Amino acid sequence: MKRILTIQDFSCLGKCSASVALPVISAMGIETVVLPSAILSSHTAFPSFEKVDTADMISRFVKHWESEKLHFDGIYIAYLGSIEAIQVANEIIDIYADEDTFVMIDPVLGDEGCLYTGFDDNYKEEIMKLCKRADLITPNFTEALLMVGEDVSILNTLKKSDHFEEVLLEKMKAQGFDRAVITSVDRRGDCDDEISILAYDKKTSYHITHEKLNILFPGTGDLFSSTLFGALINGKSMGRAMEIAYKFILKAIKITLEEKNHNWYGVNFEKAIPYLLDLINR
Ligand code: PXL
Repeated sequence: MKRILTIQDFSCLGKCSASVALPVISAMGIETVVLPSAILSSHTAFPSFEKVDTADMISRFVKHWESEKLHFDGIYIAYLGSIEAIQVANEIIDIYADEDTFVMIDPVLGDEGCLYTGFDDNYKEEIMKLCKRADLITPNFTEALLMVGEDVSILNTLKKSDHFEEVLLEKMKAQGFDRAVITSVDRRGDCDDEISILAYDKKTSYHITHEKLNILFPGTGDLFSSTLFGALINGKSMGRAMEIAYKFILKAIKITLEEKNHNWYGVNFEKAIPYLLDLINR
């Protein structure tokens, strides 16, 4: 059985991060070991929240694991939340990433043209350095623009006819990111009903355009990355893994919208898990 390690926060309330990664990756038949990079009372989209840093705790846990001879088929790093946690993530890569370990990093810096609460340029720079150690990174559109130093206001003006993909992908490569999947590329300048995922590796570039549901839920980026990672660990090709991930997220959002009193803070992905398994086994 494949075993992976994921480092990301545990937000007790709000369906994101480890609350999404653990059930989704486990459901895909992969042993999922979680190291919480921080523990929060809720994700940071709530008006207020409590946060406990765990960098010291993780260092102690990893020290304990020294006696266990662990091998991980993959390492998936997402929200870290502090400079200390970034340092810990670097140490985990030093210890556990060997040539058979697929390292995927979701930079989790922001969305909708803004950095998430608590992050600044210094945090972004450190995340970018960490990302250079990954085999694959999965920024959303805002994060990709921030990482290449582009003006994020392009988010609101981009038109269907604007051919900016090549420029963005070249800028990402020039920054030293060899393989990336960029989600939520939204041409809201004139296009309300579709959204794209752009990706590239050393040989190929990918462009998937799919239906856009005009509603935002926290945690859907985590859902995408977790699914993509699980599918890649299960040996799916990049194109197929991207397809499985976006179809699962769309299904989860649609199921959520069918429930009259659904939460604003996350999608009902739990009810879409049977559909995910269908996609994976097809
Ligand atoms: O979904 C990304 C994410 C992860 N973790 C925490 C967050 C967010 C986004 O707001 O606040 C704690």
